[in-house]
Order: sequence, then structure tokens, then C-alpha cells
Amino acid sequence: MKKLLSRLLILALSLEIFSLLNLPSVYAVSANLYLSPANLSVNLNSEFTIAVRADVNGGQTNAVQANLSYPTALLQFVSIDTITSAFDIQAENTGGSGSVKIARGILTPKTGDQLVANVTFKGISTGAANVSFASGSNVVDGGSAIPLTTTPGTYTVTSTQEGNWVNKIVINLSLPDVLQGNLISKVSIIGESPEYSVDLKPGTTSVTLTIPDGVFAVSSLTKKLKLATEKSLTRVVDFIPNAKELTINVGSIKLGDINSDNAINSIDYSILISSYMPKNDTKADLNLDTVVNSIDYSMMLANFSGVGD
Ligand SMILES: [Ca+2]
Ligand SMILES: [Ca+2]
Repeated sequence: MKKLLSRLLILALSLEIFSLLNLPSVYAVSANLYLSPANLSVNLNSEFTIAVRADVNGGQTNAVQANLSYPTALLQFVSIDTITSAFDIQAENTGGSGSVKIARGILTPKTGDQLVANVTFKGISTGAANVSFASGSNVVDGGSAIPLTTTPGTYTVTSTQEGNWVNKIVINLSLPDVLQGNLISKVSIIGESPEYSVDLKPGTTSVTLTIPDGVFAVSSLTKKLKLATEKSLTRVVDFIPNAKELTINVGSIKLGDINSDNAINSIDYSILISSYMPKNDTKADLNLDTVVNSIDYSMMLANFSGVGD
């Protein structure tokens, strides 16, 4: 009797396993939410983009919710790009504080492997950053969630020249010799280090920025130096920060933008004319000799119609 019972038990278990293997037809459809590429080595302080994709195996989908979590110590959320998404209806599109939430749909269901969105991050500290799908992620067909697997990604932030920092930037530039004082200029590296305030002298000259370690990493990626000088057109110059000490040639700084809109035109001209001697409103004193006269006038004419970077 005991033997019979144990045989029945084995049979029952076998049937149970059999029924699990022969899943109902609805479970023949499955979906995978995944990140592409799944692994990537990225440079410190540079941006990289990963694709969020939904692969529906044997079925179709008309809506996807992809919730990502990422480590804020290593990565900074930059943006979500949905221009090439297969799903043209946007329901949710947010990122930041360790979470990215994307919900999109389409009226005509999609089959196969489809792009949901591209997400751009910036590596802000070295280490292996795991980006995974968080709860709430779903691939839906007509209101029913399809059985889902998710595949996370690992993005290793490295500094190819660990410990190498740009410490010195020499900026070569020129201002008119008739300038009688120093112009204040705000210097910054776009998307990188803090802004520096420097005094620019007349003639062909240079200014030196001294930058401490840990602010601006040596890399082979093109950066932009911005020089915004009072009463002048802004200059933006591309450079590659591939050494600890850099020299960047900015060229001539064009004076005449009195109203600081980065163009020298009739507005500046009319301010100059209305500020002329004997009124002598020094806001239009371009060469800083405390008078508004023909010297300022000729400087403006020389640069008239100029537009800054
Ligand atoms: Ca102007
Ligand atoms: Ca003057």
C-alpha cells in the first residue's frame, strides 16, 4: 500500500512537471526588455548612449513601460531621445535621481525587436555602473502584460589617464592697442569646470588659468573654451585637453557690443551716438579712456555687423 502511494505521488509530481512544461498558449508569447549595448567601457566625464529595446517573441505589443535604475554616484542622467522610437505615443519621459521612466505606445501593435528610446548618461566617477530595469516595467499587448524578462547592462566608467588633470591653460588673444585699461572676461570650458574671471590687457597678450587637480580631466575628447568679454563679441574655440598644460589660441577679441547681445549692430551704434561727447556716457567708452569720441566710433565701425560665437 505504501509502495502504491509513493508511485501515485511520483506520477502526480510528473504530471505537475508535464503541465508546467506544456504551458497554456498565452505563455508562448514572451517579451524581453534589454539594454544595448549590455556592456560598455566609457570615459570619465564623457557621455554615452544606450538603447532601451523591447523584444517580443512570438507576439505583439502596443505599449511599453521601461523603468530604469542607475547609480547616481557613478552616472548622471543626461537625456532621453525618442526620435527613432518604434512607439510614437509618449506617456512618460522622465529621468534623474537614480531613475529613468519611459512609457510609450502605438496604435498599430509592433512585433519582434523594437527600439523604445535611447538614453544618454554621463560617467561622473570611476567604477562599474549597473543599469537595471526596475519594478513597473512592462511590455503590454492590448491591455495585458506579456510575461517579461529583463536584461540589465553594466557600464564601466574609466579614466584612461587616471590622476591626470589639466592644471594650466594659457589663452593667447589680442585686443586693440588703443585700449587704455583692462577688460573683464569670463572664461569657461563648456560642460566642465567652473567659470574664471580674468583681466584682459591691450595688445597681443595671454592669460593663464591655473586649475587644481580633480576639476578637469585630461582626455582626447574635443571641448569648447568660451571667452565672454565685456563690450565684446563672445569667442568659443574648440580644443582637445590632451595634456596637463594646454595653450589655446583665441585670436582677436572684437569690441563694440555695448548692450551685450553678442552682435555689433545698429542698436550698439545708436547707444554710441547718444552717448557721444559732450554727454560722454562711459557705457559706450569702448577703449576705456573715459571719453566717448572718434576712437570708440572707429572701433565700432571696424567691427560693425560682427556676430559672436
Ligand atoms: Ca549688441
Ligand atoms: Ca573711449
